Amino acid sequence: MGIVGRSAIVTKPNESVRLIVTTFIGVVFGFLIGASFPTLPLAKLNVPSSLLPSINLSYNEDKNSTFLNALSAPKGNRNTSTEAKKLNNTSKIWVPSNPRGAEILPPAIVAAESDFYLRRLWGVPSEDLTIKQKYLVTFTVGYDQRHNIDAAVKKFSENFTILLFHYDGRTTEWNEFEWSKRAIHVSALKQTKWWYAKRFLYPDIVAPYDYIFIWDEDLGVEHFNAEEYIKLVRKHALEISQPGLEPDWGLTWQMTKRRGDREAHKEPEEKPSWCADSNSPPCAAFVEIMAPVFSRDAWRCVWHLIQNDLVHGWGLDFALQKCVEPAHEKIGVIDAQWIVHQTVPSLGNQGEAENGKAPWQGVRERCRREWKMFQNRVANAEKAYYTSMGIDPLNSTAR
Ligand SMILES: *[C@@H]1O[C@H](CO)[C@@H](O)[C@H](O)[C@H]1NC(C)=O
Ligand SMILES: *[C@@H]1O[C@H](CO)[C@@H](O)[C@H](O)[C@H]1NC(C)=O
Ligand SMILES: *[C@@H]1O[C@H](CO)[C@@H](O)[C@H](O)[C@H]1NC(C)=O
Ligand SMILES: *[C@@H]1O[C@H](CO)[C@@H](O)[C@H](O)[C@H]1NC(C)=O
Ligand SMILES: *[C@@H]1O[C@H](CO)[C@@H](O)[C@H](O)[C@H]1NC(C)=O
Ligand SMILES: *[C@@H]1O[C@H](CO)[C@@H](O)[C@H](O)[C@H]1NC(C)=O
Ligand SMILES: CC(=O)N[C@H]1CO[C@H](CO)[C@@H](O)[C@@H]1O
Repeated sequence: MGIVGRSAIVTKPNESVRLIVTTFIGVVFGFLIGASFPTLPLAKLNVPSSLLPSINLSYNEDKNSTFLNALSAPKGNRNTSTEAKKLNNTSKIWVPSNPRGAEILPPAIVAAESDFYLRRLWGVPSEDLTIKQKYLVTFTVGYDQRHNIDAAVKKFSENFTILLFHYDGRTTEWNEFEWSKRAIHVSALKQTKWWYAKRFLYPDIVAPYDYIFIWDEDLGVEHFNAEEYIKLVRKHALEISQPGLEPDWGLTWQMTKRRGDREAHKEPEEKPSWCADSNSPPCAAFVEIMAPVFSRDAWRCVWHLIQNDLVHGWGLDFALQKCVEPAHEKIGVIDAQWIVHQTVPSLGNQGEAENGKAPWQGVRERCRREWKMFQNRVANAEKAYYTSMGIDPLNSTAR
């Protein structure tokens, strides 16, 4: 551009030549921009739609259309008294109850919530959805676990929105499964379940869902049915829950072990001696982070509890109780629909070898470090709060 501009000045071409040159450059530039984004069909779609209003505006200018009149209506001369009143200060919109940052919008246009419902590109929006799913299930997955996830997804009815977080960058391969086309796929390399949850499960985004399942990829679901599970969660009024864990597999806490003799439980069958009277984790008010299920309200709180930088979520299970009250009644385990924890190493061994340590060791160390950091942050936050309220933190009955 600089060179052309200079030569244009030097040769002083007449106006029409300059116009042609400029136009030509504009066209080439436009073509290059178009050519450099060949894989972005949406960008192409956006161009005409963003041009439309201006086209219509200039088109309408001559015709004195209703559109222009609508634009100028407040200044119009019909009904001057009310218009003037509107203009006089009240025309400045400020609605404190609007979401933060949107106070200058008229409340009726504020769309504060969203969802993961897939829509069509044609037709009318009100007819897009044949079903409004009331539940959301997310799995954090690698392609290697596809058969396990396929089996798991089949345990969730059409009333569930399926959201997959891909940590290995492989997404299109999943289209071999029929259900993949109605699933949402989010891909970011080597991130953890809680990293995705913090970023993509913002409470206002998942607001339409009564229950949100945030699950690992290595769960055996042979004895699990999601609709039945939800029924029991409602029946037992659980805000945070998980399916019972088959005891024969791996290490589990007493609290989350499946109990064969009941539908659900809120405290372990045998409490270890050191927590005989306790209503606190891990004796009660406790689920693990591998397969939690949150109610909408509980999730709104838990989302805020998740720290942006502590991606492994260690220690979160011990803090969940802060989000529901009374925790030992609203956190529990559903025994009648139960799962098996298969403990397949996945992200755990995708760290980097460092100082002669295996990749998984670095990951494990970070998990422990995060746990400690999280505990400290929670403790400091509570202390700061009670201090600011003039309460001695030491004799506050902090939960
Ligand atoms: C333009 O709009 C004004 C006000 O709405 C109306 O009085 C007038 O008749 C319109 N003129 C034309 C040409 O439509
Ligand atoms: C002005 O508009 C209001 C409603 O918007 C109406 O009630 C009122 O009668 C109108 N006044 C005149 C003078 O047109
Ligand atoms: C606003 O309206 C009041 C009366 O309602 C009037 O006294 C005042 O001058 C108006 N201010 C402006 C800027 O129009
Ligand atoms: C009305 O607007 C004027 C000028 O914009 C401003 O100085 C005045 O404080 C406003 N009055 C009220 C009641 O908002
Ligand atoms: C889906 O939800 C509807 C409405 O709650 C219910 O009638 C239907 O049975 C559910 N589908 C399945 C497969 O349970
Ligand atoms: C805090 O402890 C002091 C003495 O240790 C006691 O007098 C006070 O009532 C306690 N405050 C609360 C809120 O329990
Ligand atoms: C090109 C285009 O969108 N034209 C629209 C301009 O606005 C009128 C109504 O104001 C529509 O009927 C046209 O389709």
